[in-house]
Amino acid sequence: MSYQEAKAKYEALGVDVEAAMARLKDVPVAMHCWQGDDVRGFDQKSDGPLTGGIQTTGNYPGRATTPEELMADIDVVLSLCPGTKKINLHASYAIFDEENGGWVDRDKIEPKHFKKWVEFCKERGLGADFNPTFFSHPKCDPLTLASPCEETRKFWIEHGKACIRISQYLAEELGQPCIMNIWTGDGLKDIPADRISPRKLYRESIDEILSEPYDFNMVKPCVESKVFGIGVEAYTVGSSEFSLCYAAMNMDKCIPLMDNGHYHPTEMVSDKIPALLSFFPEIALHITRPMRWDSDHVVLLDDETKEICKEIVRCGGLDGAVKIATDYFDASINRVSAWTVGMRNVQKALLMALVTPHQMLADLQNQGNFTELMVRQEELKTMPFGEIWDEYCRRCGVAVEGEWFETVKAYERDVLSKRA
Ligand code: RNT
Ligand code: ZN
Repeated sequence: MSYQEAKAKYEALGVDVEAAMARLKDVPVAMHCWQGDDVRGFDQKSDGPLTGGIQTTGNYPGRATTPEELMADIDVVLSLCPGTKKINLHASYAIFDEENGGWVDRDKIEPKHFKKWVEFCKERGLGADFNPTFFSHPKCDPLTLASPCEETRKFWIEHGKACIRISQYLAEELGQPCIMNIWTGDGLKDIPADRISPRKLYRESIDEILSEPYDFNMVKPCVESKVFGIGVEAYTVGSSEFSLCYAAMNMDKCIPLMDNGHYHPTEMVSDKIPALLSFFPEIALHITRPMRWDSDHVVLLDDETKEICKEIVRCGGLDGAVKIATDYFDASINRVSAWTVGMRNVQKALLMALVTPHQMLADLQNQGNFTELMVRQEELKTMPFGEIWDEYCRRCGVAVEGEWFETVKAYERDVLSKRA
């Protein structure tokens, strides 16, 4: 079947395929930088472990170990993924060199440590999002913003404020809003004696970070919740209720962020999107694939990814109400491939949602015609979507399905396999 034939099939359902493709092209999706180096970053001298309850598994060869390598890998991924991309950076990816005075600790980082990233983004017309890094650092005791130790808290609050300033800088330099996400792994391995004190401290610490001046039109601080992490199974300070309440009480200065790996396995973020959008004008997402836990497997074109994207589209989220970002890390397979598969799948699921005849289905629901609603929804699953997707890829100037992996294989042969 050709694109024209596939398009005609969608048009018969009242879907404007051209409009769908044109719409998706401009929607920014923030690509996390941390798939390329297993969330290590460049700011810690030692090869210390990943902490904060997150874990990469596998040691596939070719991990990026320098900014140059990471940027080169990102370039390959960008060249293989359609649509508008942003780069999502973590503070631990600060670049220190002689020109900018060398290494400083996280409480002292400045915009100048991200100048190279700004240049990278400018050359490619990309926006940037940002994250303070409250993990994998000797000052995690193991808590950060919720620590009972004032000195620890102070250090991490200063880090958070520094990150607000860096986010403001990224937004101004790149002329696009910067989503700045606050996530910590603060929690306890076993049954707490006191659950409320850490939460009160956490709340005060975030208040202090957000007291740093910023333009809320350009810098969007988020609070990301979590249910549990490895080593912090019993108690998470920034739980769902905590984070959602924080965001609701501070709607003038921050927004909630949902990571679909951060809930109980039968809870669905797809369903939470319209729930939150009933109250919040803006929300943020981390799209990942949890397998039994927050395992951060590569995003596939699975039911929940499709459902999340369907809700983003249905709820009008493409107009900026939903800040879309990816967040996964697999160290057991070629990382450039892992990155590309996940990014392309988010695009695919969004395009699929855009070529769904929403109004027709909504009408069936509202008429109470659930028999036909089921039949139509099932019919849609075998529509010739592959042809539409390939056409979208062609128009975005990237390889169609079945043709991009050769590039990754060549890159592995010529570049990745030669890394120490
Ligand atoms: C961890 C959170 C968080 C991190 C990144 C690296 O469970 O999902 O968003 O994955 O900040
Ligand atoms: Zn996340």
